[in-house]
Amino acid sequence: MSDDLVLMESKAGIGLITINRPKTLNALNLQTLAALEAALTTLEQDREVRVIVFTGAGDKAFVAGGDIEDLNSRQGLAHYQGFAEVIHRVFRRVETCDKPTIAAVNGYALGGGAELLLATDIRILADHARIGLPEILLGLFPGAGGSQRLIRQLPLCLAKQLMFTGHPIGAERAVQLGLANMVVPAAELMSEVMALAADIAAKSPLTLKLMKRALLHGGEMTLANALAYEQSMIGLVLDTRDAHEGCSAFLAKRPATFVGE
Ligand code: CO8
Repeated sequence: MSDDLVLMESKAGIGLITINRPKTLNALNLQTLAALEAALTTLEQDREVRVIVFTGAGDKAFVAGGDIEDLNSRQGLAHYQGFAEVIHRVFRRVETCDKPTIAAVNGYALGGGAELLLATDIRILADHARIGLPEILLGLFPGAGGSQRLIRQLPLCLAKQLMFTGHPIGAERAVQLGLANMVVPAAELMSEVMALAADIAAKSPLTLKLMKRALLHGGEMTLANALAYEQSMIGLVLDTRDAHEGCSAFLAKRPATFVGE
């Protein structure tokens, strides 16, 4: 296994980012966050890549959180802020990425790992995955965007229970609550994720980009403003080559080929 903190590859329109610190269950220290951000930038800029998948090395953990040793070594507010600033920036970049993102959760997604998951579009869980926000057990609270994203993705009382107790939940329960899309047998995780990614990668990347922006920004607006915003975005989409290709292909009873223009 490579010593790189983050592994990156791309094939057939799908970019794969693997957080690679299996000895610490893929915990995120500052260097790993920097490598994660660099990999994300590369895949965002690669026009061939249409979907980005995140996973963790090994079969035990997606990401077991922020690196507790790194956090504990920091003295003073400025040092904590240094870490907080970077992890917030990286997770926000994941959340605002113009390309669809999928978390392939191959085990523990705890603390910062759950917070990374909360920033992705779609989450597929191996059956042994466990999701939790155990920060309270360390005398912390979820501070990498997790407290704010969780209360926007779960009913408030459920989000509070997870954060107040720090107890993780299993994969089936996470899907039942709506925190993830589906559970698959661990051995099939990557093939299921890649099949889903390939399905999305065949769609128009430009339409997906504009749809993602409509969902991201519209979700933070009043309904009246969000509807007006959606209307302008669909106006843009209707003018694209891909929209004409999709409609023409339907009428000609042939498969559409989308190019992102
Ligand atoms: N950080 C550093 N090292 C870790 C972490 C972590 N988050 N998680 C596991 N490790 C290390 C262990 O110390 C151990 O190292 P070693 O082999 O040298 O002893 C190795 O990984 C394997 O772990 P375990 O032996 O503990 O494996 P188990 O199977 O017994 O347990 C668990 C697995 C349940 C996942 C357990 O390791 C655990 O509870 N880990 C910690 C989970 C946790 O608390 N995560 C939250 C961390 S805090 C956080 O995420 C905040 C981030 C944002 C902060 C922003 C503010 C600035």
